[in-house]
Amino acid sequence: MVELHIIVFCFDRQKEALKKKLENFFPSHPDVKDIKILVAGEIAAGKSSFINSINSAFQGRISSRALVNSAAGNSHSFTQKLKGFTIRSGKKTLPFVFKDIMGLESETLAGAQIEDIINAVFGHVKESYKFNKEKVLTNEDQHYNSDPNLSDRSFCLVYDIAANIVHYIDDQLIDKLKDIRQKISDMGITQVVVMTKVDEACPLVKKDLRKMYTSKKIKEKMELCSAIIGVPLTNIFPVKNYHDEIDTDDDIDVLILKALEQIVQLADDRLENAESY
Ligand SMILES: Nc1nc2c(ncn2[C@@H]2O[C@H](COP(=O)(O)OP(=O)(O)O)[C@@H](O)[C@H]2O)c(=O)[nH]1
Ligand SMILES: [Mg+2]
Repeated sequence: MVELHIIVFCFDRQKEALKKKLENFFPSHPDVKDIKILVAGEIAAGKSSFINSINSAFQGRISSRALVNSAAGNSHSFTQKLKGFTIRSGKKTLPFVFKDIMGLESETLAGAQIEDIINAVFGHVKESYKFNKEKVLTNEDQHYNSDPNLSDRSFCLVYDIAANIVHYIDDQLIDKLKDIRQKISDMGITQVVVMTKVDEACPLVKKDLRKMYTSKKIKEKMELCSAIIGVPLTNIFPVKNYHDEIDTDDDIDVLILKALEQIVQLADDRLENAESY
């Protein structure tokens, strides 16, 4: 009993330490007020839920500002416009903004969409632009920002993949993801993978989220992700998003905050060196 109390206490302490660190974060560049992070991924990968889960972890209650697509078998992405979400802790707005982009559907993901994602990373796509799958945004369009400043640019691309579908990602999508990674890494921008829905991929983890790091199934999925997308294992973050919970939970929060801490750090490292690109 005593031991259990100690473990719970440590986990709680870890969460508070992570929260504090993130609450005190400040972008390392004086011209940048908040750091932008672009979130991409297939429909229903859990992009909106991830953004909401971050907010929930800070608020201590379930937050649902980014609309979650709950209809089963949905074929259309709910988020079709590029939309920025700030994260709040209490009354304080934290200096990072998550940009939720519409789903990448492997069968229809065409050159135009790849270009749009890359344009969005580099800050050329204005807020609220409604993506058109048929046509890439060009500099003639009023939604195209031809002269983005550092604040408009994203310094980390988060790609969400659901752990339970990692094995089914087709070659077409893999090629396109590699293409995106290549283009952004030429500009020094890191791509990370947030592997969502770990609860759906491993029954042990579903029961106890702390089994995450000893679960063979999760390790296998992370290794596969790393191999097919070419993102190092250290840049793959397994999480369980809030999806049907009524209250927040320390175990869920710690994983979400750990992923966020790494993402923010990677983005800020790039921002620091941004002028050399
Ligand atoms: N079991 C489980 N379901 C999740 C998780 N994350 C998201 N979901 C569910 O997956 C569906 C799609 O999520 P959504 O955030 O709308 O995906 P998006 O299209 O990528 O923005 C919703 O029904 C969510 O409740 C997770 O970590 N575990
Ligand atoms: Mg969404």
